[in-house]
Amino acid sequence: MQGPEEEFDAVVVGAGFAGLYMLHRLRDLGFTVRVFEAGDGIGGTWYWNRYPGARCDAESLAYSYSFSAELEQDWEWSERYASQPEILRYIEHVADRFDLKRDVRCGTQVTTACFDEAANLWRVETDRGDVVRARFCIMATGCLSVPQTPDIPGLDTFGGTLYQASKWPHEKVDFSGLRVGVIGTGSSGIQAIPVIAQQAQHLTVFQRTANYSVPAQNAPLDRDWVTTYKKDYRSHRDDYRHGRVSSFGDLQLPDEYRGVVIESPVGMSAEEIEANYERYWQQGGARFIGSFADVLISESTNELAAEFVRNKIRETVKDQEVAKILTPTTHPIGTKRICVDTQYYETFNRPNVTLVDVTQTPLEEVTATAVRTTQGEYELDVLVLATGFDAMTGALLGMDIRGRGGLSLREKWQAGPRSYLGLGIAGFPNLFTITGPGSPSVLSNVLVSIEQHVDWIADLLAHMQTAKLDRFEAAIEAEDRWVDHVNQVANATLFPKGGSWYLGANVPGKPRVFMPYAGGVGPYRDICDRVASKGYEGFSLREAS
Ligand code: NA7
Repeated sequence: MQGPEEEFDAVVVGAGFAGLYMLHRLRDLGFTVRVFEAGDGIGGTWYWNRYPGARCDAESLAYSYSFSAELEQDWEWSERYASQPEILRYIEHVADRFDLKRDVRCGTQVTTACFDEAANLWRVETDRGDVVRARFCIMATGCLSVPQTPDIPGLDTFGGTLYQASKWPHEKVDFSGLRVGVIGTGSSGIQAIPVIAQQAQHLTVFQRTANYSVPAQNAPLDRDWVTTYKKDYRSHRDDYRHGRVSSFGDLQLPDEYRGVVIESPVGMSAEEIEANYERYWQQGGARFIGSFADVLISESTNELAAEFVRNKIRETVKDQEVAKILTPTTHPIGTKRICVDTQYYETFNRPNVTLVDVTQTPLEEVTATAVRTTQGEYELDVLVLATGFDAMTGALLGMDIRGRGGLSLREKWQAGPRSYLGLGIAGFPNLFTITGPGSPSVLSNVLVSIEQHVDWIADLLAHMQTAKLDRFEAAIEAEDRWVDHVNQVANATLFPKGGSWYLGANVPGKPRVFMPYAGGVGPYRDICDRVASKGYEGFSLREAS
């Protein structure tokens, strides 16, 4: 049933980190705003992904809003890498502190967004019958918000309990005494497996592609150290924003290593190279990929890093047959997102854990009581799917978005996403995508990228207010040039060899296009700032009549 039409200055889709900060900035501009959120609560990724062990892979003090100096001083993170419950508490705190919830409609999914060219308004409809018209439509729908369910015969006939990591129940799940199976060994599986193994009677892990994982070296944060760090918080934030240090955080590095980048191992002895990798391994986290600046560019450097991790796996896992299955050989390290774990490889030394290589012995079907591969049947009480997402485009293409002349985004992106700067799309005036395809997004600490996009959008909207402009749109030539540039940069790296969700390779039938911008947050920010300083070069702006 359709409700009465309401009109706002802007409609924002999604109330995760991006949507909430966008709302805050729009309020400052005096805009009226309606935010729609599919979840029954705010928080986006952190609302949905409640699986055991769910934790951020960027460091807490870096993976947090920087827009309020008071907020960042007041909030106390407890661990180096925050857990899902702590991050959700933080988001709730921010929403209450800035009184954001009153403009958010939760439990409401946007179904269509159509641009009415004559009225110069977006008309947005939801699954609950809302109809809203707004000058600006801002997609804050997240890069990893549409779960990918594998097409395994019989999955819907499973008689035990079936969980999806990214749609985890709110109540505590107790695995004690149960036979549990996990399909998927990406970041989610790698975080969940050690925790489930500690509880379950038996855990069977079904692995398709062995992944590289680096220890988080997570630990409680030392309060004195945090106090010292926070005295200089602004300059640390600036370092992340401009890519002077890894935006994932470099908080645990001794001062003499902060911002130090070794370009390449060429000219170093085997011992020096090993020592450098070991230093990054001991410091922990995704920053391992930055152990040399050319890890994602040079095949030989990449192979050295990969072999270092492979040796760690061989040293850690006692049964060498199991170690062999866990050892990644089919893709360069980092070309699928590097995983950050706590006791992942060690878990396979437990007597109650079995690893099944479903590349050698493919999954055939799920029955009422078991998972069956070509080699055997594994009786289970619980099956957990940690099988990933229709990343980056899934949420946008899940809606029917239509721009000028009824142009459908699904048609426009049939062969892969095309946008200018990952922010605007030719043919779709007054529509923004926060951390959209074509921007650094998932290759960065996404909060750094979210804030950069929101600030850039808010500045553009402020400019439009003062200059009395009522429409902006990416020019097709600028979009074409940007797409070419994104591809060129990706092709200069090893990323396209990864067969990853960055490329859409995990979704059958999805076009294989490398979606994020691999040029780094610093250079990307400079490009966006330059575009703005040249009067939003590459966008057409229309005077209000
Ligand atoms: P990922 O990284 O996409 O991992 C999904 C895993 O599921 C991966 O190991 C897949 O194997 C596996 N998978 C997917 N479909 C199947 C089927 N049909 N059979 C067997 N195995 C399958 O998703 P995550 O949720 O772990 O992480 C996503 C991001 O979320 C992460 O990077 C963080 O940023 C947060 P494959 O590698 O495709 O062979």
